[in-house]
Amino acid sequence: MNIGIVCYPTYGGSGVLATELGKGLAMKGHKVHFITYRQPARLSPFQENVFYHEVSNADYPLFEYPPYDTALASKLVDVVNYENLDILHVHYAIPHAAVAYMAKKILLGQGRYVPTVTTLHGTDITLVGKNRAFAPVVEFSINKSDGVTAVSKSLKDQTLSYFNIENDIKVIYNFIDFERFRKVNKDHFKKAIAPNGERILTHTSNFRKVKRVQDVIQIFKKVRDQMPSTLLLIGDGPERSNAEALCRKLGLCDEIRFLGKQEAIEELLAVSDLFIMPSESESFGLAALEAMACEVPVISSNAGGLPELNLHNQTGFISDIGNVDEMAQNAIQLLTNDKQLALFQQNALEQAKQFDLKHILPQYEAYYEHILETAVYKDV
Ligand code: GMT
Repeated sequence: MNIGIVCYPTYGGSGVLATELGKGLAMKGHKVHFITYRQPARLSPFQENVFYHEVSNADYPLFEYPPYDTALASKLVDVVNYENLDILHVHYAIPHAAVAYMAKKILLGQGRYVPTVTTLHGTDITLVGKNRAFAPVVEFSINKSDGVTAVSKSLKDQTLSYFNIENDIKVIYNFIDFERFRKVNKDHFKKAIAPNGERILTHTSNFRKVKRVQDVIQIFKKVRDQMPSTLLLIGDGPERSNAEALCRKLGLCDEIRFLGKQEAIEELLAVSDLFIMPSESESFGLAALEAMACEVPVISSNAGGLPELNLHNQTGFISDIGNVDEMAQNAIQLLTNDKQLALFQQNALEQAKQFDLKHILPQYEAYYEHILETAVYKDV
């Protein structure tokens, strides 16, 4: 197949997933065209069957807000025609699903039908999407997509409850590439981070409010009061300075390391004992899956799709959002019981295997085939 992928090129979960999907499809011989405003973060400059089309926006004094949607729609029309794409797969509803609809309409006027698939990732529904400023367009463009997927059952249910959806929504979970994310021996590295055998707790996110990074620090404080430990905070974003201020207030600056955005996350996970994800909202929790693939148990909230991934009392523990006391208690229990920790590590790996790229990628391929067979005559 000749597939167009539209995504955000940043480190956010939707962009990461879209990029890994495209790379996986290209490895299987499909031609994959990424169409976005910057080379996606996880896309290397050259890979067979992968093409990158940059959307350049018009810079004109009249535009206080440069019209990215218009530039993207025009680019999609151009790439579909010139590269003869079979299908367009857009990730994150806003604005990509609406733009794909516009491109589809323009192409139809030119006598060309290209089916569109929209993947809902999370905040495009749970936070931004249901906001009145966007809701009518989100609902309309989901209904006008030829195919719609959501990354968890929870996200599907939330979408159906917030909007009036006429389309079927297929759940296709996030996935993990075990070629990259697996437990590797990094003892020398662990010694450098935790020279006295401290326990290593890790959190990865984009430091948005929804991730509740302050809860991570509060949990860590309680763990640290009970045992020597170190917290690795990976990523960057709007809440970072508040998080740093809290570390100073709690006198934990020497024990908490802000590592910023990191490429080799798997190496940091390889030395981690526990992963913390106390999110307010989380459609799936790709970062937790990455940890589990590296045999790291997860202490998480019960937000969104997290219970579909993190199995309570098996791969980690789940608590109500904001219940830092219980999360800390669970962390301490696990970190002081080597036998239970080893069992949870094994369970985390087994559960992660359910989301192996090798199982999930064929689900996308089969879905594209299905859409190509059924969507051609659908009225737009
Ligand atoms: O986590 C974020 O805020 C980034 C966000 C995105 O859309 O870029 O991630 C979402 O998509 C990921 C991939 O499908 C999911 O694993 C994350 O759970 C989801 N984040 C939220 O729902 C907050």
